[in-house]
Amino acid sequence: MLQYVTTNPGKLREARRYLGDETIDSYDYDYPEIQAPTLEPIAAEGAREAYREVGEPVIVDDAGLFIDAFDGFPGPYSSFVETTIGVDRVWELTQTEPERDRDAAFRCVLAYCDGDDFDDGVERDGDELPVKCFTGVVEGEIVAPRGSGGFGYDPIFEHDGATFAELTSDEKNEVSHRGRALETFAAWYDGR
Ligand code: ITT
Ligand code: NA
Repeated sequence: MLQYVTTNPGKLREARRYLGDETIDSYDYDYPEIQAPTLEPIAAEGAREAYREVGEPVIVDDAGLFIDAFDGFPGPYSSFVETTIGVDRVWELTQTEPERDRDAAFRCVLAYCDGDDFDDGVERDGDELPVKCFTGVVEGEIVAPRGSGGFGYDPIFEHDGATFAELTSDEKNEVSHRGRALETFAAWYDGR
């Protein structure tokens, strides 16, 4: 069994759209997170920590909102910024920026570790547990808050005319950064 190591139960529901009930379960463990300016090392180190704890194949993911006008901020600090200044003030801050700089993207890096190395020709540091990463991105724009669904920055992120908070969870998963990362991962995992 593959374990989705997360404190967020919504992630398992989403993962089951791509991997069957017999394939994936969730494991509630708040693995220690390193700080880094990009998501990939955070997810990769998280997968190693999670594998050490669980002892079975694991995936973890790390995600964030990258706003062009702020050179990608809050990015890997999205959770901290949400709980400190809050989503509405992030939108207010973008109001001081020129129109063309409302562009933003949600990014998600999903990291897999099963304790073994991968037969993919990639050179890895011999001392580290091997990890494989899968990225998903969705582009959009920062707008005034609309909608009551989703979580986090969903009310201020507009994609294709609707904010993510205006979509059902199925509609969001269809296009979301996490959905895309899960789809890419599932294709690789099923094809091993
Ligand atoms: P874990 O226990 O799995 O780490 P998490 O919810 O804390 O769950 P994430 O890495 O998924 O961690 O997300 C980090 C932050 O990025 C999250 O707190 C939100 O502020 C923001 N975020 C990520 N995905 C989002 C989404 O789909 N919609 C809105 N905000 C999102
Ligand atoms: Na995370």
